[in-house]
Amino acid sequence: MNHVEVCFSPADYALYESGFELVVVIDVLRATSAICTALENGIARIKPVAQVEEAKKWQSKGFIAAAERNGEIVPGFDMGNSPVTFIEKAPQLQGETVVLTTTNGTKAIDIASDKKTVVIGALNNLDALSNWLLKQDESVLILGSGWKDKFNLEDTICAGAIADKLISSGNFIADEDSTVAAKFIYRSARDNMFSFLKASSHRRRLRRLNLNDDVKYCLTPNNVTTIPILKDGFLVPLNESTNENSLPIEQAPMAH
Ligand code: 3SL
Repeated sequence: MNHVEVCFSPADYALYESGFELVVVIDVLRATSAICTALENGIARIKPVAQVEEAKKWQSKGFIAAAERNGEIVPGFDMGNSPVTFIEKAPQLQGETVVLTTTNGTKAIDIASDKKTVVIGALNNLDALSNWLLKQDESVLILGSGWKDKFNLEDTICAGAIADKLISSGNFIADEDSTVAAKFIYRSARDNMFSFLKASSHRRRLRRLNLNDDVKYCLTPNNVTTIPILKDGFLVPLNESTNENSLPIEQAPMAH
């Protein structure tokens, strides 16, 4: 029987990762919501990088780069981590590669990147991703990005929703208390996620930064169907990940 387990934060990853080759990375507010949205809206690839310095190097080679720290755009970058901005800028970004670094989300992607399969989850692509996971004959580790290595509510709810669906299918089992807790938290929250998450510390942080539109967007389930997957260090839409015509890594971006 395949397992599904939930790891609450990158700090706990080493305790959970053994035996899993399929990892789902979640950062509902806002990195993974932004990544799903960018690829859904025609951006060809996202290059996730953990450090701002690395993003600067790509930027100096002419790539479009987006960088966020503590919820704000890092000075000197074209964009931050806002899914709403990715939608607004989509007409200019069609077919482009965007380099992205964020406080927690890209760090979580980075630590999982040696696994055979890394896919990106959010409330935005919840059903599409869960249905795809149900078709894989493989154990699944769901990694919440948390906030600076701490537990967070929104990633746990999303992880719990996925785990609940997989366990309910009868084809997955869970051993860890973190998975049971995520499932119960999701079940308490599911009928009114938006008001449940009023208590989330990061939601309050983003409200202070006037990012309410982003918060509303990120907490809307199933408004995209794209499942981003990591291929050769780039996040691409799952259905195009085997496309032989995909851009070579070295290809210079268009000037911007
Ligand atoms: O931590 C992250 O990766 C970000 O998503 C945080 S924020 O929502 O942009 O503040």
